[in-house]
Amino acid sequence: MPTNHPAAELRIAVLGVGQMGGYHVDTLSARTKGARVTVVSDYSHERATEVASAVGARVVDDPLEAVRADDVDAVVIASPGAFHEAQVLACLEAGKPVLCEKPLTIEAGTAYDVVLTEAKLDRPLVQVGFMRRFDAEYLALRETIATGELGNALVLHCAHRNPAVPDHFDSTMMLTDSVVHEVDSARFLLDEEIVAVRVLAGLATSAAPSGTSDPMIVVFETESGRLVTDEIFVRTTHAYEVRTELVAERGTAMIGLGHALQTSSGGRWGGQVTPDFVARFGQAYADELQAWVDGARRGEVGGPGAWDGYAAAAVTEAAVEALRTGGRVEVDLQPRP
Ligand code: ISE
Repeated sequence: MPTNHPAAELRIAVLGVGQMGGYHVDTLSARTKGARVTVVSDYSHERATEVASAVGARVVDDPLEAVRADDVDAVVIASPGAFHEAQVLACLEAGKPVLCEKPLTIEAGTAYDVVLTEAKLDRPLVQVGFMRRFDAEYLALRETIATGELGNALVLHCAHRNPAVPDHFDSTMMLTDSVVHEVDSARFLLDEEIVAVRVLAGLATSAAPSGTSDPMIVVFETESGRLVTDEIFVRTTHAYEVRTELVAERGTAMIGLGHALQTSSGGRWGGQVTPDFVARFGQAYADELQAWVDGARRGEVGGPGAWDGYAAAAVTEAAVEALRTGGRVEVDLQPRP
């Protein structure tokens, strides 16, 4: 069980060390206070060995054995989504705090099972990897909405653009693995649930495989009647752009323009758009991991929890149905324990 003594380091197992998991191992080892990676697990023993040896951790091939290990106090799950349910439930069984990369599980029903299982424990243990909640621009936009300085929020316009994804990344994955971020961002910014979804599939880019609708426009309705639009476009071929515009009664606000550095020369001006999600959200990932470690050492969850993971799964499940039917689909949200 993790100690609540601030002096002790949190010993962490990382399950799945592809791009995201490998990045988390590096962040936990090099930029996170009060934490140490002691165990690495991956379906590729060679990859696990490469990552573990760089940080002085050991390799445990079986992820569930890694969860139960005596030199593990807490777990980061960055394995493929299909493995999340078993691995999260193993963490709950072991009583160990877990940071699970989105999605919490790949179906709303199993995500709700996690919510109900955790509710039987004496404290929450699950945090879900919605890192935008730790991004300075999202926090500033949320504050702007909460203070009402621009009047009541009416609409959010989101754009979520990736430069490239593998061919298997089809329309459904665009909703469950990418749009899921806007689902949580909208819930976080507006502090309310999403109750219905529409999905519009228009002219696809020539870069998309046959049968994949890329880009798509998703429209969410919230409990209070606000509208959230989300342009999801994952084959832009050139940049990673994640933007949100707030339209309120007395003004608008925009985040994600990435004007970190602008140059001007030869009569031209310009800036650089971030190339990928690690570059755009690097500080948010670091702050997310630090908040998770600090929370785990206090016996608390330092960010979005199991309910947030379930609510996002329920909304994306409705979005997949809306894509299939072409109509408006209401979100079937179970009661919160
Ligand atoms: C990826 O899994 C992420 O989490 C990125 O933030 C998102 O932009 C990308 O579309 C997802 O596939």
